Amino acid sequence: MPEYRYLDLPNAPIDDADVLILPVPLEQTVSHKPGAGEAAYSVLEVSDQLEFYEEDADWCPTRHMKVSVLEGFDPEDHPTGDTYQKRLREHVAALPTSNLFIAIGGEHAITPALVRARLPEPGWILHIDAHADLRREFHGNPWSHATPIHHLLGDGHRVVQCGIRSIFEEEAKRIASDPMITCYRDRELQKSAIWQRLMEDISGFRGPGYLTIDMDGFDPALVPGVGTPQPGGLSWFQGVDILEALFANPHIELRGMDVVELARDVHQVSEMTAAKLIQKAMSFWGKAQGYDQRPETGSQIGADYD
Ligand SMILES: [Mn+2]
Repeated sequence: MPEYRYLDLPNAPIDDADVLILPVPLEQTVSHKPGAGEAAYSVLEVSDQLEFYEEDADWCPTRHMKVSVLEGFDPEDHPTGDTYQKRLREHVAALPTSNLFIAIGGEHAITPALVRARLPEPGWILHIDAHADLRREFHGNPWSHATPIHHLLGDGHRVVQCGIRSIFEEEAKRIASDPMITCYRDRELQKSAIWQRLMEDISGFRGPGYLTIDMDGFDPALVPGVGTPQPGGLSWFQGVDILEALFANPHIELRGMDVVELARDVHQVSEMTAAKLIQKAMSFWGKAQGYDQRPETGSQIGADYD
């Protein structure tokens, strides 16, 4: 297994890292287009095309922050179902916690284990997706890419979904009746009053929470490389605005995030969009934590670049 890097920067020692990136190349329950496993690494490969300077927050996050890409979680004995969930949860729960934790999937089925590891108590979940992911099981499997949000609701979290546009009938009933879910469909987010309501929901988050981004939440014209594409979706700028609103909320404690469900894209625009979205999250989170006021001892210091 080669060593992977983010922005082609040297990996900091794990205990020193301000940002931990864990590839989780799970590909077991894909129902349409394959490639979720490989995508965890191709996002890192294309990230060397990004500039260190992040234009929205106007700084170089990695001048002040240390990044470490961990070895991917891909056990040789290929556990499935409950065993996979338990092993992934234990693996992530053993990692240092005072950092921004970012998992790159892999299928969306990885999310319940990641949330259980980083957010064992009830909190808020911000969920970007085309699909509601509320099925109890899919093709007989309770740990499918179509079920993660069902598990999170079962753990007592409050879920705000956005970009949703593909819903199973039972899911629509649950969304209508369960006060722990707020679902913003992509089309209604085109109306400024509804968009404003989403922004207010996000600024109302308090305490610990988790961000899960299924890349099919975006317009497939922007992100064609996903396992189960759907027309419509969020624009790039809506996505950035959602991240900005989240990190502008001083009352949250983000325990972790994931970016999931990518598949191969011959143009690599999908991977690049994911790589840049991760950089935005790192940048906005870092500024919110005051890293821009800290010494310049980040990963890019001393690295050879021009
Ligand atoms: Mn989805």
